[in-house]
Amino acid sequence: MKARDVLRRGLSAAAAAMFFAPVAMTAQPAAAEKMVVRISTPAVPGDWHAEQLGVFKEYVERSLPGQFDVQIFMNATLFQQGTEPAQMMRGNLDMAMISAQDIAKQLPEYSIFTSGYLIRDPEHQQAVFYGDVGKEYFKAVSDKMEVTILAVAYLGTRQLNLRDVRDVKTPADLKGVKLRMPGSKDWLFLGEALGANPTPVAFNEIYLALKTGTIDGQDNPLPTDQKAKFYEVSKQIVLTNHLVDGVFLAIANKTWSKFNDEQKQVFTEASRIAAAFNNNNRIRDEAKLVDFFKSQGMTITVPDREAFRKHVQKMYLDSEFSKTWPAGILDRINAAGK
Ligand code: KDO
Repeated sequence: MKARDVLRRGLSAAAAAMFFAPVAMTAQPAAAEKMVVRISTPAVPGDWHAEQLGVFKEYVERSLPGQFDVQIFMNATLFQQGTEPAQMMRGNLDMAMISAQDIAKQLPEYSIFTSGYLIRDPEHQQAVFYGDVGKEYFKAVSDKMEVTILAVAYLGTRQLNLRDVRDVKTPADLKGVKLRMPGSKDWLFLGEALGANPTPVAFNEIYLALKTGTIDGQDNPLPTDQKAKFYEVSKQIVLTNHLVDGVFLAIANKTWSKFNDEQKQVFTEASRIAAAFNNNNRIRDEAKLVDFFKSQGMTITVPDREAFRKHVQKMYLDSEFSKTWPAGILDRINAAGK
């Protein structure tokens, strides 16, 4: 009998009260409790690294039936961008996609992974982070930040996106341009290295900042520019290719240490499968999105990339950042995958 039938038949108040009684009163055996795993991200629904979390959830819940309830919070509705590592350390959050810039805050010697024109392409990214350098890096992250990295996902190659059309050939042409960057010193330095005037704004506030003109531009990979609809409030994309970016799918050691071996294996597999889903879709989209942006009336230009590369690399090598990089790491990164 459905609840509405009970009401329609006009049962007595006492009978209705029994019908609607909480389950506990009927003394049914309690189902085994699922472990809730909460994931927080600033990513917008539809962007591939957000969608990969759905793939991850499905794989985990299907492989370990009844054991986990994976809950995904997008658009920074659970925690603000950049605060996820601290929340994981405090035991408030189970998983997140952390960036090299988040890690550099705690491990400045690894700020090398925040520098522009370092990683060459998605294959090089895989070779670096799934090779020896990555192993050392992930171990240091686990020791110091108490999070375990399960997979690296290609976020895309970052490009400049300007509110108004501008002739940009070299870094000098970005002088005075208020370029939005995420709010940390490593990100802001990248903006400076590009020749712009970096200004910190959280990801989820970019659309409005572009619309109202509080910033002149921002940088993100093309699939993100599309899915976050930045093309509606900006006029130009300058294809600088300045950062082959990635995010690390990570789990708090507090949560990880509660898992048995089978659960650990499934979570690792799920992360790798999810990242592969992201990578395939993102790489395919990057190859075709220039046409999409043109069809939206945007101006797409190619600057003197060599001038950008030289300028950015020199800025990093001459900076305070490079002084703390582990000896020989730059050569090892360059040699990876060759
Ligand atoms: C951004 O804020 O520009 C950025 O692209 C930085 C990345 O590290 C990552 O946090 C990403 O935003 C979000 O996942 C939103 O796509």
